[in-house]
Amino acid sequence: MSARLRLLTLTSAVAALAVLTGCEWLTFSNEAQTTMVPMTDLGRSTDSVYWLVIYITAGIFVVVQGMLMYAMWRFKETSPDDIPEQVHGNLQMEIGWTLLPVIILVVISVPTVKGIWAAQPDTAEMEAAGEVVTIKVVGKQWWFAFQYPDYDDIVIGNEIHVPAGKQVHLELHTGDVLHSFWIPRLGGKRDLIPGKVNHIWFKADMPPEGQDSITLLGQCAELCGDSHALMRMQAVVHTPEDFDRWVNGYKASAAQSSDPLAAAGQQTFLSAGCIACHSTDPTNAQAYLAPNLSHFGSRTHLAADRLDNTPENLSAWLHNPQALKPGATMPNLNLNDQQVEALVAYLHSLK
Ligand code: HEC
Ligand SMILES: [Cu+2]
Repeated sequence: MSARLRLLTLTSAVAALAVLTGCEWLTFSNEAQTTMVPMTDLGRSTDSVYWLVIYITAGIFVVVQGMLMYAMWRFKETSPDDIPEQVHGNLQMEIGWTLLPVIILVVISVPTVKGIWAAQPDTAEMEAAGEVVTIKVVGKQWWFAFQYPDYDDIVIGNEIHVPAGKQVHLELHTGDVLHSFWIPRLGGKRDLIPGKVNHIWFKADMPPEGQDSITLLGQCAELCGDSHALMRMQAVVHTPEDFDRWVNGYKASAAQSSDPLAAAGQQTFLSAGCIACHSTDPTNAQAYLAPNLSHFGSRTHLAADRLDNTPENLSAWLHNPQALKPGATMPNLNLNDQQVEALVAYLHSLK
């Protein structure tokens, strides 16, 4: 490759990357997993430190590059014997380049430390007054469970629902190995550590004008085994009224379907052993063995956001979970087509 061609390739690659990353941010896609469009007080406090550091470093870049260019032009070598002025041990310069970084770091440390304190508010009083929505998060290989102690202990898999404008407190647990909970637009990536409880506090902004809720994406951010990359989740931020509506709808068990195929599926669900791990009671966490399926028919995704929750995908999952998610801890129960068809009808009737 000629030097010119190489340069052209490199510049177009950089330009393409800039356009691609820039576009996702600019289109402000709800689904973008970006920290650049924060939707909580926590997200904004981190974001403001981020931008402060970007502005300072951009300024340093411009000044240093400018001085370098100027020096290269102004002090161009004229004869091979030229030796530049020697400044070794210059006290003023030594003090200057020690003090300047100290000042910059102090400037950055002020909002950083403030942000760290703000991220761990003392909510004991609010909690006592019932003003905090606590949600227990449990990471498992390779899915998430969310339980709501303030709301009859309802539990849901892979889809966390939070009210906007209220103090939310996430209690982070793991059921097996180290995971990391991260919904970029809600702010704060935090590890789920065996034997320790971690916390995240935030207050989410209202969904966009005219919407009752907004759905964000998140995922496990700590390599946790075979299907780590397929351990994703959705977060739904509701207006307070819509959150209450969701809670009340979820608390009630799904209505019995009159479809005979769904009824057959319910029998299969009991006889094929599904019930040993999965519960269809919205308040039964069943020791977090498997995602709660009480309203599975209303869920848009399947197996920790691995697939859309369509009949075809669900059928493929029930036939062979490991084919879709390497190492999936749900066993392949060698179900026949009839059993799977009935199960799909049953599970999708649970709305
Ligand atoms: C040994 C425990 C176990 C048994 C038995 C079991 N599952 Fe699962 N199931 C799991 C686990 C664990 C997951 C989560 C897997 C993942 O996403 O990595 C899961 C996921 C699912 C999901 C997707 C849930 C979601 O939130 O997206 C469905 C649907 C499902 N199982 C249905 C069934 C049915 C129907 C049966 C019976 C034929 C069954 N399971 C038997 C453990 C089990
Ligand atoms: Cu994980």
